[in-house]
Amino acid sequence: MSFFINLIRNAVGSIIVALDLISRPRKLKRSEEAQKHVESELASLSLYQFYSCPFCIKTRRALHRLNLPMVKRNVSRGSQYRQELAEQGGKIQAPCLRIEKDGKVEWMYESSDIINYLEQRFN
Ligand SMILES: N[C@@H](CCC(=O)N[C@@H](CS)C(=O)NCC(=O)O)C(=O)O
Repeated sequence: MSFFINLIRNAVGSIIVALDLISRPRKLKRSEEAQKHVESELASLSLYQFYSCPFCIKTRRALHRLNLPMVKRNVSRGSQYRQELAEQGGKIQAPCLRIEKDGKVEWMYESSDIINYLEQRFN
């Protein structure tokens, strides 16, 4: 039974990935200098995610729109980042934004909170 649920979930996920690829929003354009500054700030951020999870796709679309080439960590079963997310973030739920600031690490769950945070910081 769970085999069929996974099959359907993966099929739906792949369709959403394809729809996302053909309907990408326009990228925010910054001056070269401003983009360099943004990219230097991205060094302290990473997105823990599943490739075909709708909430992760929604978050990746926002990254694309805001022109934020952020490091992404796959948290599928067997991935080294899955355990890191569970142990340090507190639970396996994606997307999750890892934010490093002043030597401290914050783990932000919930796609809407992540998008709001990125929009406020980088728009
Ligand atoms: N309300 C959350 C929902 C996130 C969510 O349900 N993510 C699922 C994947 S689509 C998840 O991480 N499930 C845990 C698992 O698959 O182990 C959000 O908007 O980020």
